[in-house]
Amino acid sequence: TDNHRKRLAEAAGFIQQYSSETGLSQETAERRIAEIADSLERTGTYRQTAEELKYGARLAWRNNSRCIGRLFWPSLELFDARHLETEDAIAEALFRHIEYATNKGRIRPAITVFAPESEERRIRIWNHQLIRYAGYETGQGIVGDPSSVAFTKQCMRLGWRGRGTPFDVLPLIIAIGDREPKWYPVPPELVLEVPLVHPELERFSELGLKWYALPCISDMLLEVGGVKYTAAPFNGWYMGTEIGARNLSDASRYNQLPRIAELMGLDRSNPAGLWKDRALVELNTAVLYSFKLKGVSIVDHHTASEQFMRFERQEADAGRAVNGKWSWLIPPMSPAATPIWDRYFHENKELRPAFSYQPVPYG
Ligand code: HEM
Ligand code: NRG
Repeated sequence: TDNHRKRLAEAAGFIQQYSSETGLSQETAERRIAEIADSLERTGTYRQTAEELKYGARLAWRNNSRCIGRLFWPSLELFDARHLETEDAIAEALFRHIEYATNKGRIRPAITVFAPESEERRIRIWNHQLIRYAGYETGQGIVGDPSSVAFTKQCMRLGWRGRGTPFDVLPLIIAIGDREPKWYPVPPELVLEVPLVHPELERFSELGLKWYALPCISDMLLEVGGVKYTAAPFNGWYMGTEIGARNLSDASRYNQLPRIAELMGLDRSNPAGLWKDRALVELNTAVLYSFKLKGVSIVDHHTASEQFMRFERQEADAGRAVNGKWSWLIPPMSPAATPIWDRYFHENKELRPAFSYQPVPYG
């Protein structure tokens, strides 16, 4: 069938790339492709080796047009969890991922890959990230992270109750097939957090702000060689602006710029006094300073931009074009002060292996 031919073409394309980039012979590649063709013929599917899967995940990272952190793509660690069949076992694997990746603050990039989508079942992690703060709608407005409101409602529907603080860590929700999803609180000792302090503004700590150490996206689809992994959470470390210039500062998120300006004694009635910009700089200074103080890996946007430029040169030397989306690669603070500003990128949405979005599994 057509579908069949397409699957074989995708598998073969991946094996060819894997083989040539890792130095395997054309003969080995062809033998492997014949083996896969046979498996597809007999079972409609095929099983990748752990080495193929690891390289495939690294390629999906290298190919992602929006990620500024791609210099480190060859260092991605794989946890092969394709054999796990129960919600409990999956939750355990997620806890192990958090512990390994957090590494007491010396963050290690990693991905845990669960069984791929099949006719019999599909595994989904409902969380957007393994660690994230709840958001509650209350009479006095939203408490916590507004971007978590819909997911928090699902957690509560399933029976979870948070303490109601602005920084309640959400439970994991795991769904297999059409079974009722199961929820699991993340053991607090696994969740490393950083209270925000400022190197000069002594009263900054009175704001009671903090953020978690581990950004681990858990709702994207990983596609390698035509195989779709619907549950494949991955992490690196934070770039400071993600927290300081978006999560804590966006008016539609934690909206902290007015409080910081207040603390700094700035006049908020005059936009031309640049109180928002001045508050942003101090908030971002506090984020980078506090992570460093606690020994938690983080990168500032200037260093990350330099690293990205190295990645670009490295790819050019290897004879490859960089897949890029400018509006995502420029940092949300002082973008024109980074070398990425002047670059032009091509985006190829067909490039595989890839991470991509998939439908939200709850209504
Ligand atoms: C996006 C930095 C590691 C895959 C991003 C973004 C930043 C970033 C700043 C934009 C996020 C946003 O604006 O919301 C970093 C840094 C890393 C890192 C500093 C440190 C090592 C990784 C790893 C992977 C990855 C290990 C996967 C294996 C992605 C993907 C996106 C992304 C798929 C796009 C997310 C989306 O479309 O919503 N990264 N990243 N990154 N990164 Fe990375
Ligand atoms: N902006 C989001 C996280 C997106 C991915 N960022 C990373 N990924 N650094 C936030 O929570 O602020 N990573 O895998 O390291």
